[in-house]
Amino acid sequence: MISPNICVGTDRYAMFKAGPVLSVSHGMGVPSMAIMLHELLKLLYHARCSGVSIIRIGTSGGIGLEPGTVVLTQQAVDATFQPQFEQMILGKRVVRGTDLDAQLVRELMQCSADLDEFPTVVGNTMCTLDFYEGQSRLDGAICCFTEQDKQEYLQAAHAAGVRNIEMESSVLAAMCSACSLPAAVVCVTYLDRLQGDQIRSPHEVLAEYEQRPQRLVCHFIKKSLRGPEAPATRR
Ligand code: R2B
Ligand code: URA
Repeated sequence: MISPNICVGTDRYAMFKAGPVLSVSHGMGVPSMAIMLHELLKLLYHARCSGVSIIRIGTSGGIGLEPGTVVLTQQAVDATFQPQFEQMILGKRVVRGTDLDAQLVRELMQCSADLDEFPTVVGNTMCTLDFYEGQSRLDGAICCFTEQDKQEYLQAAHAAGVRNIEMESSVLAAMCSACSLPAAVVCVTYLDRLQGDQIRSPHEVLAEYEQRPQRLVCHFIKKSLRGPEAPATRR
């Protein structure tokens, strides 16, 4: 049976519940993710949920990785490669840490090894406010830097441990960390940004890439719900 969208009365996001798992769309970019998380965290609080983990699955641009590689985020970093998220609150600059849960990363890495279907790495994820200039693309409507500037910046990001770039990880890490909720970010890479700006793989290839974080996290959820393996019985 297809489960219904339980947020069907709003165009903010879609939400599906399957047993103890909520699957929620978060839209594109930090503001969209922040609004959804505020509302989701309040919902979880009022529903008295416990033992909650939050996992973002999505897509990204890789740095120095084979397209289709899945990146498990160690630290969500800003455009200066710092593990922090900055927000203006009451006209003042508030900076929050962006630590993600190391145990979740280890368990997800083990799940990728169990599946043995696609390459998976652990690395830092740079979160930007924009897909074009913010991600050092030259192919947006405006651009104020050269290909050489871009290569130097992306190489510096790689040297700082950044393996992919997307647009939501830092606010998710900051908000979950502020609420003491374990969180993870699992994103597949569509392209290697050292090789270009445009996503050129055919639609079917990208559709299969998109499934990778889903397959990995589904395996993790099933494994977690089964609980620790029963010890082998002695003969
Ligand atoms: C990855 O892909 C989207 C931009 O195309 C954005 O939501 C993200 O983080
Ligand atoms: N999503 C991003 O934010 N950047 C990319 O390069 C690809 C997907």
